[in-house]
Amino acid sequence: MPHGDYEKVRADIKAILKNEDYDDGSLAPVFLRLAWHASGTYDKSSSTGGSDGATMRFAPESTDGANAGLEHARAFLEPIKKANPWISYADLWTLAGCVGIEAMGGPRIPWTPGRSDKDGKKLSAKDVPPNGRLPDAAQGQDHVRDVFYRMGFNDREIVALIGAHAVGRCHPDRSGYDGPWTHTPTRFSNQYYKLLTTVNWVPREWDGPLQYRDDDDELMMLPADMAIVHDPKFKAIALEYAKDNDVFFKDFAAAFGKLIELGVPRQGGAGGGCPYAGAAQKPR
Ligand code: ZEM
Repeated sequence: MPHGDYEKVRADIKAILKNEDYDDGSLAPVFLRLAWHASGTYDKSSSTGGSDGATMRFAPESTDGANAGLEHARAFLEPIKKANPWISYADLWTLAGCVGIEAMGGPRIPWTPGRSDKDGKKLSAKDVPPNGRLPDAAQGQDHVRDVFYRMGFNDREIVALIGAHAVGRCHPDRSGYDGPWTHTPTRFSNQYYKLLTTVNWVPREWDGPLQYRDDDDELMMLPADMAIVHDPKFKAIALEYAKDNDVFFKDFAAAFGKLIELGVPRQGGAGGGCPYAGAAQKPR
């Protein structure tokens, strides 16, 4: 497997994150979403989907409505792929998510290289996950559990992962939803849980799909976000994260590290057999 300087790729990603012309001034949220959507197609029972292969370059995954807008994230990373052609897209996309989280003040995510890219000319239908595996924002806790249990996550991991909605925003031309979840959409923190569990969220009156607004109509929650406070078990975990940012960071780092490993073949188990893992895991 070709191997190069991952610290240089980290630095190259970091160097393009700040972008005054884009959204709230940072590409980090959309890179985080790219890493999540590349990975979140995983199906434990059939061992299909996941970040390995970088199959979002190809139909049908590239045309899944859930991935609308991620073509921008992929295009922003293209010059980095050109400058470091030895890295796979699958490694680059997952690493960009991790670098983005860290640059926004989030925890260091355990990331191990070694993903390979599928060859677009030799694809069979079973190489690319079918559309519809990513969560539907319009649905509630049963759907959220179905989707994340299919990937192999438990309730605690689900609540930790969705805390990524501390950053970024919804775009009417991508998902149909509108607005950010927090007033600090480029700071990674437990702010999402604080707002989710304290604000009086009410349905927004507008032409778009059902979403919830705060008193000032500046912030939003999706129906799937509201599921976290409607479900008593989820809510208890959200309250814990709202109170303790350190616990959230620790759980998020573990859950996100697991997410980006789903479906990645490893000698000797997840992350265990990679000869380069040490080099990539320098402590901060
Ligand atoms: Zn999201 N997410 N997500 N998410 N997400 C959006 C944006 C972002 C759901 C969802 O429907 C949506 C996780 C879980 C779930 C991010 C990270 C993670 C948007 C808006 C929607 C509709 C897209 C747009 O319009 O651009 C649902 C239903 C989820 C679970 C139930 C998990 C898990 C994530 C990472 C760990 C991020 C960072 C964004 C912001 C993207 C951006 O471009 O700003």
